[in-house]
Amino acid sequence: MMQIALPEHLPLTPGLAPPGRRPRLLIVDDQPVNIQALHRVFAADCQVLMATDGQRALQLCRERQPDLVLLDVQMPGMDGHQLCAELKSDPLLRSIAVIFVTSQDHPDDETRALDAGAADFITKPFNPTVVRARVRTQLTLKAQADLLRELAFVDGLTGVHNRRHFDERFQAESRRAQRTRAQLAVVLADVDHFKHYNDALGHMAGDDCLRRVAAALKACLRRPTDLLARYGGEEFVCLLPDTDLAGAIGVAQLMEDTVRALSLAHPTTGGSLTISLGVAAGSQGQGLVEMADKALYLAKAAGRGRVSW
Ligand code: GH3
Ligand code: MG
Ligand code: MG
Ligand code: MG
Repeated sequence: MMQIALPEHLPLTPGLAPPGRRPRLLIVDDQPVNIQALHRVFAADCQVLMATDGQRALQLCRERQPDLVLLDVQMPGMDGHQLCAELKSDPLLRSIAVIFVTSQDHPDDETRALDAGAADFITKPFNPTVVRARVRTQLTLKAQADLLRELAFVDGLTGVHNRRHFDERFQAESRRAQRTRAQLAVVLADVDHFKHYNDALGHMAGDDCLRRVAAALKACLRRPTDLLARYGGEEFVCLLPDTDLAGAIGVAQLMEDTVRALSLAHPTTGGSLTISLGVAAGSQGQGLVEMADKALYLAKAAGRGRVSW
């Protein structure tokens, strides 16, 4: 069953965001009086962050992930165009909507801003009602894009992340591990004799089993940066940043124990359903999944229901 709750309606009505979450807005302007003017427009229904220079704004974007930035152009140091370029070139910040709010009203300024990835361009002095309406439009689009992104990265059967999301995070974490010389670990888990389980109990029971296994595996992860994804059929993969081989073996062993403890009766082995796991770690992402896969093969060959590395 899909575990993502679709919002009942996306915000086309007067509120500024989907029900349940206050949108987070970052106002950036070197003149505090301009910040105050915008703050008054949004304080009642948004969570408002403020910055008077580009560097601080960038830091807030990284730490707090606002939905939308209202951005002044002329600022000492990093100006609005530079900040917008920084945001749009960073895969983790790119989805933040940027609206320029500026007194530079030449069509060239506007074109330059839109070319750089800005969603909209508002000139000062602004009309508060118009600013609200434009912000609402962008927040609606952002909420829709966020939802689609989420759906695109979640496995429909189990509700855990899908292979596409794993591949993307794996690339990013590999680059980071290489840069920082941190250890990165991969754990591959495969359900044992699952074909027999399906054949004997039917696909519906098989699907239910996969959902329960996924939830059990997910419960074994401790850090917010750990990732569990369905790799394919009855295979799952874990990405564990900043984790060495010994740490990853510990996680894998916990997973083996936890799935066994579900006590799902296996129709042909006579015991409880088990998984086999392969573990690999290193400061280089390249080849890690292949190494984990080889280790998984060893676990299968050694009798299943165990961890190999
Ligand atoms: P081993 O212990 O060697 O891993 O044996 P196995 O039977 O688990 O491996 P095999 O790869 O032969 O079979 C995997 C089975 O998983 C076959 C396929 O029908 C089943 N499967 C894959 N995806 C799904 C799914 O989404 N739902 C269900 N119910 N079954 C699935
Ligand atoms: Mg300024
Ligand atoms: Mg398999
Ligand atoms: Mg299997």
